[in-house]
Amino acid sequence: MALSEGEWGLVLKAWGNVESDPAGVGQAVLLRLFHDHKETQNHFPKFKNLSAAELQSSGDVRTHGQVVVNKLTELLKKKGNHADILKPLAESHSKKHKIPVQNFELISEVIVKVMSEKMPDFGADGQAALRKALKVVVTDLGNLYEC
Ligand code: HE5
Repeated sequence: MALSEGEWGLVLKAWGNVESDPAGVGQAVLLRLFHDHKETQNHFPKFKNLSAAELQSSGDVRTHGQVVVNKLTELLKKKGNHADILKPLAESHSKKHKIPVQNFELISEVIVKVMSEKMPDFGADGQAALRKALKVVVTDLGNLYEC
């Protein structure tokens, strides 16, 4: 389950592309999440009543996308030693935002999809390593979850 140093290297190399445009990638990820998994939109009081066109032009979607991506940047850089950051994230998402943990699996898949479309050198090995890294994050988050 744990990643090798080589796998973390692949993850952080690919993620470098995300870090150079966190708002753009974050926006693309949320828009794709709402498009592919419509029900996830209902978890966001600010977004649930927006049409597809309104979502696309919403500065709030872009800003929140950036917040999500920046948190993932912080988490991935911990290379698995992320308990300190993961605890408040699990707490807010389970108790305050009431997000089922499966939503994190959905957003993980969407992140890999969006990155493979945007980044020509994000090859099969990088994709597999990122999937594995996100799975570690989501599994550990699930273990901290209270529903
Ligand atoms: O929890 C916070 O800080 C610890 C508040 C800001 C925040 C939210 C809010 C952060 C840092 C994250 N999310 C990060 C994050 C990383 C993963 C991949 N999120 Zn988050 N979220 C917030 C995810 C995944 C994820 C999936 C889903 C369906 N998240 C959500 C939903 C969600 C909601 C509803 C909120 C509340 C903020 C808001 O309404 O924004 C407009």
